[in-house]
Amino acid sequence: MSTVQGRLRIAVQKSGRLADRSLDLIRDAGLKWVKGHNDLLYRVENYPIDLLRVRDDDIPTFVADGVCDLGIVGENVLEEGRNGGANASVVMPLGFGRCTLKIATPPTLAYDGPASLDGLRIATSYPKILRRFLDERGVKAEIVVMRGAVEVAPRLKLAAAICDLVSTGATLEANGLGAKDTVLESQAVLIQSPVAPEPGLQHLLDSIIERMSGVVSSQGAKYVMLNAPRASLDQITAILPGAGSPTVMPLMGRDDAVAVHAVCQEAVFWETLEKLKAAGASAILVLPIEKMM
Ligand code: PRT
Ligand code: ZN
Repeated sequence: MSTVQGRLRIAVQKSGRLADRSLDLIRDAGLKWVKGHNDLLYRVENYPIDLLRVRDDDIPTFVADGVCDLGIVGENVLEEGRNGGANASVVMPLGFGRCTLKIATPPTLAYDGPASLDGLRIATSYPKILRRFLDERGVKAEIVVMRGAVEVAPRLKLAAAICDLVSTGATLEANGLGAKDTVLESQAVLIQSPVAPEPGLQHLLDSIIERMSGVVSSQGAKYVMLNAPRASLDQITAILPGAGSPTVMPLMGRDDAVAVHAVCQEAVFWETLEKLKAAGASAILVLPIEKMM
């Protein structure tokens, strides 16, 4: 049972790359709070829920131990924090905070796959993930743990290569390093505690998860409405990106044309509209979707 009587807790990063997007998601799921004196805890006003604002590294443990019922954290941090005990489970990927944990090397190191790292020193903040990657490939290398500025390790001769997170690649480039093998693809995920909440809070927990799922799946989704000649209906629905089965309706006084309404799960670009028009579609409207369930 959760440690907090009568309230759920959600752990979010206090400040950093995931902080704003995590709060946006929670707000979009319908939770409201005012920032009070307590910087560590935001009290949600319209539900018995508290937001615990902590360092991202602490989130997997808090959720695994049942101190928090849910948490939002990068897969990289979750994987690195795994231990033999009960772990938090991933509810769903959230589509932000994307990055890749990569091996990167200076041009002086001849790299031809992970075997090239045999007998070398590699600097990283992710020793467990890296060790597993190396073990799976039978590579024997020494791991130097650095908490930050991993990219300077080769220049300082602390290590021959590094294993670090990359998003744009600008940091590697600025330090004269080249990205090589991918160790882990990561994004922010919603995680859930193996410890059940008080029975009276289970329904609220399920509902918050379902709302967050609705927010995530509506991100980038669009509602498209258009008129189409019956003769090109198949061609037009095939152009609509990720539309599933669109709704097709008659148009008053027109036997040769129909109205098509579709939820498109993928981005709808100008190019798509141009293709639809070329296929005979008219009166094309693309609308944002706020909520989806
Ligand atoms: O204080 P706290 O411990 O909570 O935060 P933190 O400093 O540990 O983490 P923070 O806020 O930097 O990142 C939080 C999470 O964002 C990470 O755990 C990842 O899941 C995710 N994320 C996404 C990234 C990046 N992109 C990223 N680019 N985390 C770090 N970086 C760093 C990387 O380590 C390197 O130094 O950015 C640099 C590379 O960026 P590019 O764009 O130059 O390639
Ligand atoms: Zn951290």
